Amino acid sequence: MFITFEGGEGAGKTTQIRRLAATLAARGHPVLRTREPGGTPHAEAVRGLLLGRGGWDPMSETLLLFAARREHVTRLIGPALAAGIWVLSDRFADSTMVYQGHAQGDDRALIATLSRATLGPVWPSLTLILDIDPAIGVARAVGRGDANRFEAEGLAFHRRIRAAFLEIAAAEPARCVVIDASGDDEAVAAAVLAAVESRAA
Ligand code: Z5A
Repeated sequence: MFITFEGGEGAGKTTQIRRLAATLAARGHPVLRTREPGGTPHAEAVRGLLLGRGGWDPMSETLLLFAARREHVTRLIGPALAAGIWVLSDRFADSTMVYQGHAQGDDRALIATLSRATLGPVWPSLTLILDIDPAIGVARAVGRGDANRFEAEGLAFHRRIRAAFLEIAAAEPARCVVIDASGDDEAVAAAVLAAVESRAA
């Protein structure tokens, strides 16, 4: 399976992806854990450019994200899936639709077109949207002390992010499951595992 974790800042994506990877590995599944932007050396270099500084022309930013994603899909995700490895990605194309499309106001039709043109058949079979009140999520993320430029945005921005992820989930119920991420690690992990088991069955 190709499973993506999406959601706003501090929702617990990284924590939960690590837990799910450990659970799947313990059950004997070969698992690859990766992230976006990033996942390959070239894509990680693009990540450094994008998260390090703002001021990008919006379309340039979207094109860079898709260049990184194309690298990620062709060099890492696609070959792993072909080899029977479960791929868990911390963010994927929904993040571009949400952050660049909904929140920054970039052309959503263009983003959808770029997804189709650059990703080919590689598309998540399951997307877990970790949903949390942005005030709590941002406080968690900032509490780590390494806030990036998106985390530094105001609460109104993060509310738009949350609403946009929920809109995608409502539009694509066959692919997306919304997980209440406000509980403790154990509770969220149990909900994640239940969603995976129900879709993998
Ligand atoms: N971006 C974009 O604009 N367009 C795109 O196409 C893509 C990305 C792919 C990536 O940043 C940024 O890039 C992202 C969108 C943009 N914006 N931001 N910010 P990132 O990878 O550095 O950050 P992130 O993806 O938003 O994740 P995060 O802030 O690191 O949070 P998280 O992974 O969801 O949470 P976490 O690291 O697991 O946990 C955060 C803290 O909360 C940590 O101290 C945990 O110990 C704690 N935590 C976790 N779970 C819990 C629970 N259940 N209770 C209490 N505390 C918890």
